[in-house]
Amino acid sequence: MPARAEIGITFPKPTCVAYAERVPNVRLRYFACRGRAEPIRHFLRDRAVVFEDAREPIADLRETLARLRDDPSRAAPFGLLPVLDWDDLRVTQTLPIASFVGRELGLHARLDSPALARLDAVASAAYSELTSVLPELTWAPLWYPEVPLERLVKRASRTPCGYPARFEQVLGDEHAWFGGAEPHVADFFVFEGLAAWCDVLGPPYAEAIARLPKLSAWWDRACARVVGDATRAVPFTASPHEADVFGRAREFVQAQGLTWLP
Ligand SMILES: N[C@@H](CCC(=O)N[C@@H](CS)C(=O)NCC(=O)O)C(=O)O
Repeated sequence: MPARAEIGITFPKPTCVAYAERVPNVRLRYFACRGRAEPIRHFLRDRAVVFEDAREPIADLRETLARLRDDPSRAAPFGLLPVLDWDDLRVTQTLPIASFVGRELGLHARLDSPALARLDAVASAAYSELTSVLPELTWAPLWYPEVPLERLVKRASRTPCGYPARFEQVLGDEHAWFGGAEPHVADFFVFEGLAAWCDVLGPPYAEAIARLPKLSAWWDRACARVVGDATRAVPFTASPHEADVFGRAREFVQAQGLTWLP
């Protein structure tokens, strides 16, 4: 058999060096609900990061909480979830985990300090004012059995009701993500916050989003982009009362309208 050169085959010189980037070992631990971790899950999936989506069962929350207490390594050092293990590093607290993941995936390198501060503020607003208030409602039958649920709905939803219009103001244009040309983790915090309140308050809240040109275009793109629990009827919180509370809230809003929606 002739040698390669003899039959006229030439091999081009390599123009670049191919190398494999080391893939980090990533585990995100949270409860088996959307809650605080879901925006981070969306973001990791969106960036095609392979990660262990460790979910603590919520069917018997007492037992799960006891296990977290008995085995501090699951939620150390603060005993709260979510926690992220990124190789040997443990990162805790939702918003710091979100920032860390953004940095590790190189998104921050493209943004200057003012842009990052603006994005941190968007994520924090959605997380603190929309997502983090949900347990006040879903656990209300246990925590405030004496308070009429309608009163709690009215009180807890005032701030979330103001947010579609506020997010509209900080979005660049109808083609933009909060992160600019591509979604940043802040986009997924806004998505989860608004999705939850659409579930709590029903059509009037969704219609408020639809009336805002930039936010509604963003919403349609975000709905198409998000995969996972948003399409699988996973609850937002660990409360067994969630479905009942949301149903009653929607009935109340349907009967009286969202009169406090700007
Ligand atoms: N400030 C924390 C709050 C985390 C938190 O409260 N997690 C709850 C679940 S949503 C938890 O782990 N609770 C367990 C417990 O209270 O023992 C964050 O933003 O991540």
